[in-house]
Formats: sequence, C-alpha cells, structure tokens
Amino acid sequence: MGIRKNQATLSADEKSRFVNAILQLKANGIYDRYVRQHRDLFFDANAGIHETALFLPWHREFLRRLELDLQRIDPSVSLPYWDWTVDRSLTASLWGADFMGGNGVPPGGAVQTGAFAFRFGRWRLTVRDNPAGRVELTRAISSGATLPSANGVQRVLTRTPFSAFRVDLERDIHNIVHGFIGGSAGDRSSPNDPAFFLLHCNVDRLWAIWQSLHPTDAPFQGDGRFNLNSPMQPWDNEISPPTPARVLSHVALGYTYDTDRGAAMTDLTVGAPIRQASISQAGEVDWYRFTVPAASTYIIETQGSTDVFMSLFGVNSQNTLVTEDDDSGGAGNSKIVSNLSAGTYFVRVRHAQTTGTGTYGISVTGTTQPQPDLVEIIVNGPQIQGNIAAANESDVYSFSATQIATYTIVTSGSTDTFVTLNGPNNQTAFISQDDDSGPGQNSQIVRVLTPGMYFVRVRHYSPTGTGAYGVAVQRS
Ligand SMILES: [Cu+2]
Repeated sequence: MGIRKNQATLSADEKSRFVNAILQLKANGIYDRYVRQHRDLFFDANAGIHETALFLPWHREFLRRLELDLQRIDPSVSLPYWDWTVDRSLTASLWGADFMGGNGVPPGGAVQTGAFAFRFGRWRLTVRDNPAGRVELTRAISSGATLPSANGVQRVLTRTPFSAFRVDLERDIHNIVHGFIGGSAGDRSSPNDPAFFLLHCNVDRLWAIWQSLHPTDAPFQGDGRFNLNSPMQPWDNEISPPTPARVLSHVALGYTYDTDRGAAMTDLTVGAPIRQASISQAGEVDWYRFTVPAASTYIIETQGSTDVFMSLFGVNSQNTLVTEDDDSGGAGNSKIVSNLSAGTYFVRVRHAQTTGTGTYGISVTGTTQPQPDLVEIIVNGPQIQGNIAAANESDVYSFSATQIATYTIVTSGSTDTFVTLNGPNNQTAFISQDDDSGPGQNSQIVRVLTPGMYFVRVRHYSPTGTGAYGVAVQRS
C-alpha cells in the first residue's frame, strides 16, 4: 500500500522520481486531461466539485486517479502532501529547483526554476482558462494571501458536523492556499501547477484526520443536491461510477498517510515498566490496549516533556469514551485515574497541538486498595459536602434514578469543579461532563435518565486545584 508522505521528508531520489513521473504523464497527454476535467467542472452546477458536499470526495477520487497513473509509470511514487502550517516560506524545500520550482518572476510571473519552468521546454500549459492565456506556469507566491496557521487548521479540525467542517476547510483553508500560490494555481485550470496536487493531498489528509478525531460523526453528509450515492462527474458513465460512499475510507482506496495511526494496536500490561513511544509526525495518533483483570482504581499516565492528550475508551469498545485528559499529570503530561470494571480498555494518545511532535512514555498501574464504598447522593435530598484535598483527587458518588425523569446534577461553592456523569449501572459508561454550566464556576448536568444506578465523579478543573464543594441531584 502506498504511503503518502510529507513532502518535506522526501529524499532527493523520491523527489526526482515524483517530478519525472509527472513529466512523463504530461508528455503522454494524460496530465492535461486532469487539468481539463478540473477546469470544465469547476463552475458546473451539475458536477458541483466546489462549494458543495462533493468537494472532498470529488478531489479524493481525482487525486487517486492521477496517483494510480503516476504509479503505472513508477510504482514507487505516491503523492506527497504539503503541510503549509510548517513549510510557510519561499525558502522551503518545496519550492526548490529539484522539486516544484520557485516563484514567478515579473513581468508576467513565469516560473524560472525547476522542471516545470516553461523555458526548459517540458511544461507548456495547453489547457487554459482563457485560450489567450499564458502558456507558462505562473506563480505569485505570498503576494495575495497569508497561509492558514496551525491554530486555524486546528480550529477547523474541531468543527462538527461534517457539513460545517467541509465549508470551513474549503473556504477558510483550501481557497486561501490557492491564493497564496497565486498565478496558475488561482485559475480554474489550477492543476496546471503540480503544487495543486500537494495542496489537495493535504486537504485530503485533513479530511482523514477529521474522521479519526470524530469517530462518532458521519464522515460525510449530503447537502440536498448531492448525497452519499451520487455518481460523480466526469466518471458517471463508468459501469460502477465513484460516489462519496465509495471514497469515505482512504485506506480502502489503497493508500495511507504517514500521519495515520498505525494499523497496529500496542498492548500495555498493567504494572509493566513505562513504555516509550513517539508522535513523530504532525497529526499522528497512537492507540494502546490493556486488560483489567478485576475492578479497581487504575492510573494511566504519560511521562516526558511532550504535551500529549489522552483519551480512554471502553469497556470492550474502542468507540465508547470513558474520559479524556490533557495536563493532569503536570508538565504537559496526561493522567487518568479511574475506577474500572474488568474488561478491555483502549487508550488514544495524540499531541495536544495539531502540528506537535515528540516522544513520551506511557504506563498503566493498578492500585491495590479496594474500591472505596461510594457515597450515595439521595435524589432531591440534601447536598453532600465534599473536598478535593489533594491535587488530582477525584471523588465518586452514586445516585439511584427510580423513574424516567430529568435529573440535574449540580455542584455549589467557590471551587471550580469538573463533573463527569457515568451510567446507568456501569461506572465507566460515559454520559456527559461539564465544567462551568452551573452558577459561578460550578458544574451542572441536566439529563433525562432512565432508571438505574448512576455515578458522579467530581474533580477540580485544574490538575493542581483543591477546595471544598457541595454536590446534589434534583429530579424534576
Ligand atoms: Cu483546490
């Protein structure tokens, strides 16, 4: 399976093979077919390749077809992606003479360096927006737009549902990067600039990252005009035309990104020494699995100087969130202390910042103390006084819902509490969590609950915070 790598990490040989395969595809006329398809469908309302739900699926299919054509020329070639939150300047190796070539030069903005410079005779724009347009590849790098920042990309990756993510990724990120390159890359025939494919490869990668960050969200939503099963032009006359449904998984299409989480799940053993690992590429996600032999309190924590973010899933499900933590371990480390029932649990570790990388250690330890008897909160009874006496302490309470009704779990006092609600009848089945929805900095969760036993965990919002609080449950 081909691995799409960050272009900044390509060897000289990999760059030259990519450039040569593109030149051969141009020489045999196939490359210009792609340019024509993009140009002709750009504003075609029936095709809808921009400003519609098809934006991401269509470009995924488009890139994959070109990549397969390149691999027919050189099987070692995969599309590289350009992470513009890192490689932001004209001096980046991306624009080197051995790769994409440099900026355009006035007057006219024709590129002068690299294999795609018109003056070297192998790159003439035969498909143009305007028949009278220039035949040279042109660029006006950074004269029009400023590249999206890591924070900007991070913000877009947090957007849900898919429809909101797609709009922001297309308009606030993708469009701006086209404008940043300028020249040919700003035209409907923008694939005339091979950098188009590195740009769109990163857009495609961001869609894959978004999917992994939001596993419970639909990976695609239709928009009333196009849906999961809409055949996509210009391939709609094929016997089995591509549709959004057919391109939802990039791995199923036959490629991965160097930032994908490893297919392998690493097993952790409770009580074993710290295991060293690393987030070597921006966006990388590491998965671990461990087995809890008997109900007890377990501590999952990271070590080192990397600011990681950890999520715990289970029991026996990689999709059921138990809890998440950023910095409770101090110095950017994550620490989850949780009362777990017997079964298999899953831990996901990523960097707290989208573009962050670094090494870390991870361990799971069990405590030998028996689980303390839980203090029960009486529904509609008096509030219970609690106290976070030490950093990282959390208190767990139970309450019994005897009828289907709306229940309000609320804290009181001047301590900034953070409350997690789990249940029913399962201390690790996550329902909801809240920081400040109550009065002041108090927490409040309002939920309709079915009969059963529920569990309320109270901790301080700050990993180092302490203080007294009250907690109560009201039924209405
Ligand atoms: Cu584009």
